This record gives sequence, structure tokens and C-alpha cells, in this order.
Amino acid sequence: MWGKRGDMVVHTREPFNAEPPRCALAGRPITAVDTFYSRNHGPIPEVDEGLWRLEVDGLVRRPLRLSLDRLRDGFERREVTATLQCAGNRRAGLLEVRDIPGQEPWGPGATSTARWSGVRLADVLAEAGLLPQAAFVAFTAPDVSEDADPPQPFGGSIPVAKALADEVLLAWAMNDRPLPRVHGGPLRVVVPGWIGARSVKWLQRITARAEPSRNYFQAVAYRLLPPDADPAQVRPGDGVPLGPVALNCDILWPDGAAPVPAGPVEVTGYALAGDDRAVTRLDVSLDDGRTWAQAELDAPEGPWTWQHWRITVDLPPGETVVTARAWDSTAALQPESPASLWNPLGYVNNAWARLRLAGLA
Ligand SMILES: Nc1nc2c(c(=O)[nH]1)N[C@H]1C(S)=C(S)[C@@H](COP(=O)(O)O)O[C@H]1N2
Ligand SMILES: [Mo]
Repeated sequence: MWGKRGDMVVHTREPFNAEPPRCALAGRPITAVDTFYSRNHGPIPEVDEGLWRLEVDGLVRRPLRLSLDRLRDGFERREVTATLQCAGNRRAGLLEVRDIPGQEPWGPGATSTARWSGVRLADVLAEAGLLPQAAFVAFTAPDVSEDADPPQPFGGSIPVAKALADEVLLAWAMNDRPLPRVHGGPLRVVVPGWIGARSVKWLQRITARAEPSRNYFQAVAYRLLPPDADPAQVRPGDGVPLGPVALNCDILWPDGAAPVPAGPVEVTGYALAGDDRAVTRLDVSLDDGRTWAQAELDAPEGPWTWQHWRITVDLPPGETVVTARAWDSTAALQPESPASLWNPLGYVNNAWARLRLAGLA
């Protein structure tokens, strides 16, 4: 479906929600387009590239209406390699703590990395001329989501400071090919280091505002609620809006699907610090955190990407739980337990990664 590989874990077909199995992400700094996760809240729209125009309005001196050709010809072309991660990544680990009705059990595969090409959002905003009252930049798309209450098109916003940052793109290409429809073609926002929900696909309108977007996916969903909150009673503005990605990691290989010969085994995975933080250390334990060994961190493709890591461990025969945890450049460490992180919509599970391996004698 949608040009994805046959072994994708499809959570729902309509809307289309799918992630690659962990082994498909292992050892590959850039994710192939057919392997990149896909997260949708409504039907994937078909946008006529010729008729399509990008509107820029709100608190700007000169509202703009730009065709794709105008964007391509009128602004400097930029390329950024960036990892996208959904706030629901690794929700499956929270579901083991307590049920989360109506939310999909995403594994660690709602995280993927691509080379994005387009123009800086900052350059388009400069052409429109932001007014001093503009504090947020909101994005609107045409895909109407029945998950929203009331049903509405997908949208969201980021603060002006991030919108003006060099790395934030309006992208029309992914891995040097035209941006596929399923990933937001003809044009999407790419907000490196922030939760995937802010990288709005099928971008139609950019609005400079004094306040954050009132769109359901900014004001109600993608917010961290206290554990005792009733998601059915949530009002716009409740909880903490999610923005920068939290420090996280997971194990990709071995994938736990089949036993592996006991003895020296190379264990690999990814780690991601989010926003402008960097991963500085990755520890692996075979004894539930009593002792740790440090993995080797691969150099990242750039400042906005995950880092892969590897370590050779001596896997004993029988069952072993491998635990991994990352540290970042602010000396923050991932939290130990998913129970301490559980929240009613199941976002940001960044607890230590644990994977059960069977060693063959
Ligand atoms: N218009 C629109 N943009 C969207 C979404 C959506 O449902 N509609 N999903 C968001 C979410 S939650 C994520 S994690 C990313 C996923 O991007 P991908 O499908 O290209 O992997 O797109 C974001 N942009
Ligand atoms: Mo997401």
C-alpha cells in the first residue's frame, strides 16, 4: 500500500498508519522512502500540483500566494537531513502499563530519517514580512480528520523562533525524489527536532499569529495530560503542548523475532536527542541495569538526525533482556520506567528500551 514495503506493520489502513519492522531500520542512516513510517489522521488527499497555491497570511505585511514554480525559482534551495519521530513512537510500551483506548500500539518504527529539499520557511516569511506581534506560525492542510472533535483539517503551529530557524524547511523532495503523495506532496513542512505532528503535510496555508493554532491537533491532541485526566473531558489548552522531541533510543538488531546463537552478538539501534541536543552516550545492560557497557555511537548524518549505535555483547544461552539507555548533551538520561511516564493519550514513551532475546546454546 502507498508504495511501502510488504513487511510494514500496518496499524490502520484508513487512515493509513504503518511502520517498518525494527530490522528494516537497522544500520541505515537514511531510511528508504518505501520503509519510512507513515502517520495520517485522515484520508490522504490528492493535490493538483498545477492548481495548488501556498497562501501566506495573518500577521504579515504582504500576504503571498505562491505556486510551486514560484517557490522553486524565487528562493534559495536548501537541503536538510532530518529524522522525523511521531509523539506516539513506542506507545506499545505504555500500553503494557495500562490500556490507552483509541490509540494505536506503535513500536519504535515511527522514527525515520530522510534528506529533505526545498526552501527555508524563514525565507518565505521574510518575503511576506512578519509583523512584530507575530509569535506563532500556524500550518493548515486539506485532509479532514474524523479523529478530531469536531472533524477538521489537520493543522498545528510552532513558535516564531523555531519557524525562523535555518533548519525548518518547506520541502518538495525526499531522498532526492519528488515528495510522494503519502508523505505530503507537493509540499510539506519539515520541522527537524520537533515531534512529527508539526511537520504538516500537503501544506496549504501558513498563518502568522499572536497565539498558537487552535487546530485540534495543536490545542487538544499531541498534548501531555496528567495520568488521572479523562481524555473524553479534555478542553483546548489542557496539558502540555508537545514540541521538541524527547531523548529516546531503541534496539533494532537482533530484533527478537527469532533466536540467535549464543556468544558474541552485535546489538545495534538508534538514539535521538531531539531539538538542538545531541546524544553523548549509549549504555547497554544484560542484567536489568545492574551493570552497563558503553556502545559505540556512529557519527550522525547531520545535527538533526538520529545516531545509530553498536556494541558486541556476550549473549548467554537462554533468555536475556537487553536494556539500552541514552544520555544527551544536557546530561539528561532517559527515564527508567514506562509506568512513570504513562499518560492518557500515550505520547513520548522514552523509557529505557528493553528487548527479549533468545540465545541458542
Ligand atoms: N496534513 C497532515 N500532516 C501531518 C499529519 C496528518 O495526519 N495530516 N500527520 C502528522 C504526524 S502525527 C506525523 S508523525 C508526521 C508523519 O509524517 P510521515 O507520514 O511522512 O511519516 O506527519 C505529520 N503531518
Ligand atoms: Mo505523529
